[in-house]
Amino acid sequence: MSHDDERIKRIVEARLKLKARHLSKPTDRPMGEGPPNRHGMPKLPVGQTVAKNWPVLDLGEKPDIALDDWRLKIDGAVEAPVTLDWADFLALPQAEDVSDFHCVTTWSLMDSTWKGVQFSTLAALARPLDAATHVLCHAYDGYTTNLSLAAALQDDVMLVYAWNGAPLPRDHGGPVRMITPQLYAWKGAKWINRIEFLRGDRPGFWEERGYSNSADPWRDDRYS
Ligand SMILES: Nc1nc2c(c(=O)[nH]1)N[C@H]1C(S)=C(S)[C@@H](COP(=O)(O)O)O[C@H]1N2
Ligand SMILES: [Mo]
Repeated sequence: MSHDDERIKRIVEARLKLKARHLSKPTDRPMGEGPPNRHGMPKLPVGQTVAKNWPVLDLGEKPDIALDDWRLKIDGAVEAPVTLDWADFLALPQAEDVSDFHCVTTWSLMDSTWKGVQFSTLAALARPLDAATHVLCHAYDGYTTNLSLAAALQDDVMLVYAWNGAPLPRDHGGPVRMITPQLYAWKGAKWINRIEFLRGDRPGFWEERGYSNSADPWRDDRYS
C-alpha cells in the first residue's frame, strides 16, 4: 500500500468511528433549533454546533492549482460538453449569496458570503439531456461526490472562488470549490475540476463508504 492509501485509510477509519458513535445514540429526529432562516429551515440543523473558525477536512492531499492551469470540464449526459478555463469561468454570470455550511462531523459555519457561479448557470451552458438525473463532481485530489440533479440545481449551489470578500483559501478548495448549503458539506467538492452528468445515480467517495446518499442536515441524514 502506498503512503497515500494508508493516509486515506486512516481518515476513512476515523470517520467510520464517528459514524458508529452516531448510530449508537438514540435519535428523535428533530429538525434543529433556532429561528427558521433560509429555505424556512431552522437555522441550526439537529446535532450541529456553531463553529467560530472554519475547520479544514479532506483526504490530506491539497492540490496547488495555478489559475492559468485551472480547468473545469462539464460532460457526460449533456448536449454541449465544454471545458472552461479561468477566463471562460469569469465571463459567465457571477453570483453572490449568503449561506451556511454544515459538516457531517457536527460543526456548522454560519452566514458566509460566497462569490462564484451558480451550478445552474453551468448546467444551462452544457444543457443536460432529459435522461440526466444525477451529477458526479470530480476534484483535482481524486475526490468524487454525487448529487441528484434536483439538489444540484438549487439556487444556492455554487462553484465559489471568494469567501467573505477574500479569495477562497487553497485549504478550503481554492481556487474553486462547490458548495451545497442545503446538504452536508461533503457534497461540495473542493478543487473541483469536472462535473459529470449521469443517466442514473453513481456513489462518490464517501457515499461508497457509508455516508448517506441524500445527506439532508435537517433530517439528521448522515449515514446509510
Ligand atoms: N476535493 C475534495 N473535496 C472535499 C473533500 C475532500 O476530501 N476532497 N472533503 C469533503 C468533506 S468530508 C467536507 S466536510 C468538506 C470540508 O470542507 P472544508 O475543508 O473547507 O471545511 O469538503 C468536502 N469536499
Ligand atoms: Mo465532512
